[in-house]
Amino acid sequence: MLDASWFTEQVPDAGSAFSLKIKQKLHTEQSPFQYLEIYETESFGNLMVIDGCTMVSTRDNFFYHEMMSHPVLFIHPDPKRVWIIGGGDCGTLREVLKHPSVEHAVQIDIDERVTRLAEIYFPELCESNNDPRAELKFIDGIKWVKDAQPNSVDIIIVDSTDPIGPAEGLFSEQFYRDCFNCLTPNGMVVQQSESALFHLKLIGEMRGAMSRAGLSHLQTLFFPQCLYPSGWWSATIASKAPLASFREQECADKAFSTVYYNSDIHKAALAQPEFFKQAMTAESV
Ligand code: AG3
Repeated sequence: MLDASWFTEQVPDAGSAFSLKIKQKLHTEQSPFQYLEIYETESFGNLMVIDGCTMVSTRDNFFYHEMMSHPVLFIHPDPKRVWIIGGGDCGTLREVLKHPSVEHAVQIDIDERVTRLAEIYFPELCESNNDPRAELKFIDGIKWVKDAQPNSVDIIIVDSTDPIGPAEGLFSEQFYRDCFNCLTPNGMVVQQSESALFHLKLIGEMRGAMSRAGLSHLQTLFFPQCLYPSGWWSATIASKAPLASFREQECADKAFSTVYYNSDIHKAALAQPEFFKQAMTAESV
């Protein structure tokens, strides 16, 4: 039986839950936007929870952060300007800045408290925050993209919470239209797209909205993430132009280290499971 020494995220719709044994509660706070909790766990290091949903653990965040950044950065021919919408824990920013072609990476998270807590409890994720190419903004990412100049960014990484609460608008066709308008001709969006096992309908709707917004070249990639519902997560890349295959040799020769991602993982992650292909064909997306 679970007791008070466990943190559990339940997924009632799926009749499922994931728990971590807790050593101690380190911090809780209601920010102006969401309820933030930090725990020290028995075996996963520190854990950040937002509005009851697991976000980051010390032990397994590398899967998500590497797969949200390196596949799209190696597919783009020459990524120079990158925006991260959300991503306040700075883990995606750290991965993006490993790419030498990147000249400017802007992280735009509405909630400054997420970053301030990450600096304390996940300092390793924040180690590139003082890179001269990095810029941190604490404003509404939806408005930032809406107000941006055309042709001003190569890659937009949407590293958000689930599509409820502050992140809801990040899954809308209007948001993708605004992304389309500020992306360069080779521009791409990559967005965390939940679990293909639990949220297939949402992925289909999201791909449909991206496509209608002109980001019609789509590729969903899959990776393990035991912290998140079903333990199996996805990200969807949406591009204005047909998606080139990735810069495989440069990826194989990359001068930076990763824990999970490499050129074989890249190819494997882009393989489409049978049920997923069928569902997406049925939805025509
Ligand atoms: N963002 C994706 C979180 C989705 C998790 N959902 C859940 N636990 N129900 C994570 C932020 C990492 N930078």
